Amino acid sequence: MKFYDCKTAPSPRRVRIFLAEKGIDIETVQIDLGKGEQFSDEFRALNPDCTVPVLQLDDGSGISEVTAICQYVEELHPEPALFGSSPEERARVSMWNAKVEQLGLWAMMDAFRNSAKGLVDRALPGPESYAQIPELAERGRKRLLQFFERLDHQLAECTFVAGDNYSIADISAMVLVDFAGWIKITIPDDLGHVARWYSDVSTRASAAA
Ligand SMILES: N[C@@H](CCC(=O)N[C@@H](CS)C(=O)NCC(=O)O)C(=O)O
Repeated sequence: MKFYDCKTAPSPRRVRIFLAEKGIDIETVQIDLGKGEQFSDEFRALNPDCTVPVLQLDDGSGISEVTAICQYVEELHPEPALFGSSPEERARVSMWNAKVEQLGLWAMMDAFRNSAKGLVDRALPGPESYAQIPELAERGRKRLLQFFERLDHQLAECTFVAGDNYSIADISAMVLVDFAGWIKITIPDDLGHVARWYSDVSTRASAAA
């Protein structure tokens, strides 16, 4: 297997942290997004959507999408379980990971990609060009702050995002908080539960990945 990474990008970092939690080392290829290496013919053959991360299997085919890659790795290396250990826990982890993606990471992506000076006409990742829409950047910032509040309510009840155990949902949410720093959004002072949780998860050794 080969892991196609970009060491500065948030999406592949979610996989790097996941692999670090599992203690797995995979041969890694860096794709320089700034130089447009995601659009090369070779990379397109692996992932026509031109995004990282991608896991290349031994038959040469590619698996893209963070959660799909992590689910595959979990099947091969079940311990420590990062997608839950019982039917109920697995459902809660999937539910929260989806919420972090859809309510948090997509909002953050809108906020960042529709405002970054270096991403004019790159408002969405992928092979097509899309112009920036400033209103989407504004809406993204608002939605992100709303999601942090939602997370604070959840973390008032639970140690980790999806319950009592650390999971992929924590990885996704921690990467979201760090990504939010790119547009100078930090955890609001009144969200003490998010701050407590972030201090726990960001000091795990895997967070350096
Ligand atoms: N839904 C995808 C998102 C992947 C994604 O957006 N990756 C970004 C880096 S964080 C990318 O490859 N961007 C390429 C570009 O901007 O051209 C996943 O879960 O893997």
